[in-house]
Amino acid sequence: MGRLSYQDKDSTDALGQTDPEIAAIIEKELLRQQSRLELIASENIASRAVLQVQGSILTNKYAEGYPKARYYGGCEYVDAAEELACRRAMALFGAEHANVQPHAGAPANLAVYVALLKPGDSILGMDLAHGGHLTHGAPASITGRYYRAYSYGVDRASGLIDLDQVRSLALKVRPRLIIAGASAYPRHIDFSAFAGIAHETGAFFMVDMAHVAGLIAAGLHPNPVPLAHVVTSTTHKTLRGPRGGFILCRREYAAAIDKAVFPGLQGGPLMHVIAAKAVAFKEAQTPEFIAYQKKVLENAAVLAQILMDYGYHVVTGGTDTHMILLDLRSRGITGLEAERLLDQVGITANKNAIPFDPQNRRVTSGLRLGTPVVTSRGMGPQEMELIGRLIHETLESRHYPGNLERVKKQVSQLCSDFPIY
Ligand code: DSN
Repeated sequence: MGRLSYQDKDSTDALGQTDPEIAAIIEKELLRQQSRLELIASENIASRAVLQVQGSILTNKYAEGYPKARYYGGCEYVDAAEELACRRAMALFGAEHANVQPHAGAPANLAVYVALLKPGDSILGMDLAHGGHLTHGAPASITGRYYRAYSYGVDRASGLIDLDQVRSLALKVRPRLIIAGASAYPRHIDFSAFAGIAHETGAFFMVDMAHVAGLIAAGLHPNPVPLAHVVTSTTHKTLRGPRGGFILCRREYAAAIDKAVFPGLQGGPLMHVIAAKAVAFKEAQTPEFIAYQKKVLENAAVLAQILMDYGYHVVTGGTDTHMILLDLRSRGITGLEAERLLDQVGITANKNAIPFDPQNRRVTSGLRLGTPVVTSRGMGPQEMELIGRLIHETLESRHYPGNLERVKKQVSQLCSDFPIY
């Protein structure tokens, strides 16, 4: 076997020779990412540096345990990578402790439950149907089966989290853990009000900041770390790192969290991903990253406004974040139909339940849009106005079928004007 190379042309050739089928699939996926407009709010475009580390020889190393306390020898270099990732995460978010080993957001959340709760304890999280997350106690998730899960929702008129309901539910069910954080909620969450309710009712307070972590890192969104006992996140959404998770907590919970992640839930950590997380945390400290996040917010505000100008109902009347939730009921189209139509013109977005949705989860009445990817491509307010118009023309194509071909060409042009990789 020749020299093992992982970052030059040899590696491409190696894949092409070893597995042309997978090489071709990656090539097609690259083309898809390059040539389509990605508006899925939870996705982003990782830097070449992040990709390089994720594809590095660090994948070869077993390192069960934690830095300086591993179950294997030869861990001196991966120890350094993990320590760096933890230090950078703590500095970025102002946390007393970081665990960067969770493979993804779901195991990060589960680790918190394992650390702080006993099976059967009560948890109070946001209803999945109102924008919460599966792992905040939804019945289909193990978190809704091993724990007694209660959920709060949003106010029907405003679409905003009903804090009175959160408080009255918390006083009634006395949950051991209150969870704030969402997957489809476009507004700031009042972390301070949640912390007050948790304090009043004797509950632990956890925030899942996965969607807004990049905005928080840039100082453009309230930071829950000083207010919550534990904060979980992913690294690949607005934070724009590798696909993975991490947990931040107060020093007093560090040992319990670490024990819950390993050996509680996971075995060997993915050292190549942990090192890539360290790179992402470093990137997030730069002025370029802050400027990027400002544009993410500006773009989301412009896109929301243009869609409202076209007469769309934007849930909560706008956005404070990277995300927009459209209520399509007044347009006579379902979320599923909208997703399919947009797919035909090269725009990728996801159907999404709106609060009090009369449709089932496979159909829905809503569409979730996000600006992290298009902003990473370098697009600005002018392009958002164009994208808003293209979305509108696509959704109107039932009345004007000629729209689709025309929009498709414009999407394709926009993508070639703002290339990736
Ligand atoms: N799947 C993620 C999202 O799209 O929001 C949440 O886990």
